[in-house]
This record gives sequence, structure tokens and C-alpha cells, in this order.
Amino acid sequence: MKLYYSPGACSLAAHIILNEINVDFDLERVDLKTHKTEKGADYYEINPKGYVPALEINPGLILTENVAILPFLAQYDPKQDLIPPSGMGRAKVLEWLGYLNSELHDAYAVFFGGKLTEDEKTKAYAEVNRLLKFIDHYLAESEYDYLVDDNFGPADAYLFVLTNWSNHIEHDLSPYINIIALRNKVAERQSVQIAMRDEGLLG
Ligand SMILES: N[C@@H](CCC(=O)N[C@@H](CS)C(=O)NCC(=O)O)C(=O)O
Repeated sequence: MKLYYSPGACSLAAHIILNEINVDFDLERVDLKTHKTEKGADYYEINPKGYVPALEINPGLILTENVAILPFLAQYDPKQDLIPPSGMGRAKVLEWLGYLNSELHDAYAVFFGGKLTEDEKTKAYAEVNRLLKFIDHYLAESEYDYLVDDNFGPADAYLFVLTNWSNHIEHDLSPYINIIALRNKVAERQSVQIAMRDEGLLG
């Protein structure tokens, strides 16, 4: 398999899950400004949507979209218990991935889409905070160690990656103590440390 990624982008979640499972994989960095890969390929030829992540499963077989890639990778190695194989547990993982992808990801993405006016910035921070408040409250009430159950999984990796972006938009994550506690657990995983190191995000 090969993951097309950009350092610190949402593709980091797939990178983390790849490190959790027993599979050989390659990485190819994409320059999201020029849409060229580090090997000089035209990224539009690989993923016509132009964005990361894209996962090459076999030569010529490409999967895109976080909500498809993350469960695909999580179920690839059932021994790791990253995602329930069926039923409500699996539906809950997809529920969280859908929420993170269509709500929180989009709310952070507003900050990366070009310069915002002060008014737009205020509204964009309010939206990020509204969504984080919901997640933090959910975690406070939850009996589980991770978002869905007591096992780390793709939704936790995705939430970790999205909330990393607070650092880049001068957003204060400190009120969200339950999210921070979850982030700290996720950050300790070897899969996360290795992915961050390999994307050049440490130090
Ligand atoms: N719907 C896509 C969105 C992916 C996405 O927004 N990727 C960002 C990085 S986090 C990107 O590549 N942006 C550059 C671009 O859209 O050209 C998914 O969930 O996979």
C-alpha cells in the first residue's frame, strides 16, 4: 500500500492507522500548492480531487476520503481491534467519523482557505468551539476510555489530528479538558509518535 500525504494534514490519521496494523506501506508526500508529489508525479493523475489522503491499495486501485480510508485500514488487521466488525459498535465509529469529517474538519478548514476578516474569524472560532464543546461534554459523560469504546480506533486518531490544528490557528484548546486527556493518551501511542516523526512534525 502507499499513502499520499501532506505533513500534519488530515492524512496523518491514515498514517497513524497504517502504523497500527501489520502491513508494509510506502509514503509519498504531496505538495498541495503545486499538486506534484515528491517523486515529481502530477497528483491530479493519482487523485483527480487534488487533496490528500489517497491510499493506493494496489497499483491502479486508489481509495480516497477519510471516511472510507480510515475504516478500511482499521478493519485490515482485525487482531488489532481498531474497529468492531459489524453492528452498532461499527455504526458508532462511522457516526463519529462522519461528524468529525463533515463538521469539525470543515470548521477548522475555514482557517486554511485564505485570509479571513475579523468578523469571519470570530464566527469561525465560535463554530470550532461549539463543536469541541459538544465533543468534550460527550467525553465527560462517557464511560469509555476512547471515543467509541475502550479501544483506540480511527475516530480517536482523526480527532487527535484535527485538534492538532488548534496550534496553527491560535486557538486555545485548554478549556476542553476531556479532549486534552484523550489527546494525551493518543499522543503516547508508538503509532502516533512514529507517524509524526516520519512526517517531520517532531522537534
Ligand atoms: N473530503 C476529503 C477532504 C480531504 C481534505 O480536506 N484534505 C486537505 C488536507 S487536510 C487537502 O488536501 N487540502 C488541499 C486541497 O484541497 O487542495 C476527505 O475527507 O478525505
